[in-house]
Amino acid sequence: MPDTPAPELEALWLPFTHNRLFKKTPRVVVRAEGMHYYTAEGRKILDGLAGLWCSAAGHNHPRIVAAVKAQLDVLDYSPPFQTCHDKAFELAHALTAAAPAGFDHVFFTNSGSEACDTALKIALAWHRARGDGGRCRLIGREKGYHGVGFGGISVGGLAANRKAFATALLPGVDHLPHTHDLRHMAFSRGQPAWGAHLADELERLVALHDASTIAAVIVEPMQGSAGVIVPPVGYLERLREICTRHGILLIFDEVITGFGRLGTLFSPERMGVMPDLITFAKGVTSGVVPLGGVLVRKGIYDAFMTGPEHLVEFFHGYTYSGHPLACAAGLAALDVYRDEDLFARSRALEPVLEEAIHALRGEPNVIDVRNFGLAAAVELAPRPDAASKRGMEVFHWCFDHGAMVRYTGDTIAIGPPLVASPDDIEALVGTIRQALRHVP
Ligand code: PXG
Repeated sequence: MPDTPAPELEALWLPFTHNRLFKKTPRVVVRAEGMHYYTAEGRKILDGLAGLWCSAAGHNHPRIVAAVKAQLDVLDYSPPFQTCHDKAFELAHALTAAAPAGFDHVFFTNSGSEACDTALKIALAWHRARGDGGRCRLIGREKGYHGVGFGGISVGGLAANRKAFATALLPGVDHLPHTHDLRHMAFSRGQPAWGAHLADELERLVALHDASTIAAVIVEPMQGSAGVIVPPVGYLERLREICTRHGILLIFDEVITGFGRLGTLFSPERMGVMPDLITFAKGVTSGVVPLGGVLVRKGIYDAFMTGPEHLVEFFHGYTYSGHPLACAAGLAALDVYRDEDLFARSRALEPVLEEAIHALRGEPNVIDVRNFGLAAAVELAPRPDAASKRGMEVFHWCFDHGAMVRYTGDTIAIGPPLVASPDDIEALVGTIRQALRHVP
């Protein structure tokens, strides 16, 4: 094991990574196909996280790859401001047709972070467009992850992502409490029975700030980055009810939960709670080309369409909003999800994953196991002297033994591609089991 970094690795500053340690023992992937990565040394690694929650159709899906290659032969790029290209219209139409009823317009971005900042800006500008510009406060949630833009980290609730930038966070932001409490919900299968009352904290924030100052509430229907924190039964329903009562927009950040992770395109189809805006990214192209966006419910777009027709209605957008390659990938991914019935497959795999992961209860250091949709987490007791080291070592052990998982602190998370087989899931969980037995 080399203890000095490989020189060719040095130039890269890796995101969300312990760079110095990583460069001493780099894990370099050079190829992927279906459920597997292949390392530079030719080792085969089972993908337990669908890339980073994005490669829902499996890696290098031939139809998505072919669509991107074909697009490249026709149109590489065209500006999204004041002109447009055919694939952007087609994808917008396909997404709004597939989305829950009433989501009739979509704004494209390149990432989940941009989607979240865009959604927050739409919410603020929408109230203003309707003559209610005093509504400029944004409410997020503890443990929430909404990307890394200044808007996203401001409403986000992961302390590590905020603390270095504390003085630069947006003003006028408050947070709901998170819903993760192992005293009441350890080893829950699916949605925990306890915790709906925590949504009532929104009433307290409304009483504190007054509804007339609050523009929007943003939450992930299921918190992903914080380690698969599943919404308590009735919790999202209460948030919706309180937002409606006070004229507050509700944004669901579905960057992880969208595109089949919960067995449906978006969470409302599964849980019946309808937000006003939906952010998405990741699975929209199955991770093949970066793309994100915001779907808005009927009336939101219309409120902007006032004033002289020759004036820009919303001063916002990106050079690569709806890039042709991304839209081609998105159209092909939607076809693959439909033709291979992958959301139904996700639903069929959910009980397989649930059984497998909950069988880890009783393994060393396991203090919680939880699951929802095709996502699950195993929470480990932190070492008294070194929080998150046990999680990191389990991650390394799994990688070295042929499986990619995710660790966040001492929580191990998995969310395999929707094309996984029951055997893949058994193999993945089996590797985690061995890791738990080997990592002290
Ligand atoms: N919202 C949510 C809910 C996300 O999960 C983003 C926004 C930002 O997306 P971009 O494309 O800007 O990265 C995400 C991203 C993890 C992990 O630890 C999850 C994400 C990113 C990095 C790590 O599970 N999700």
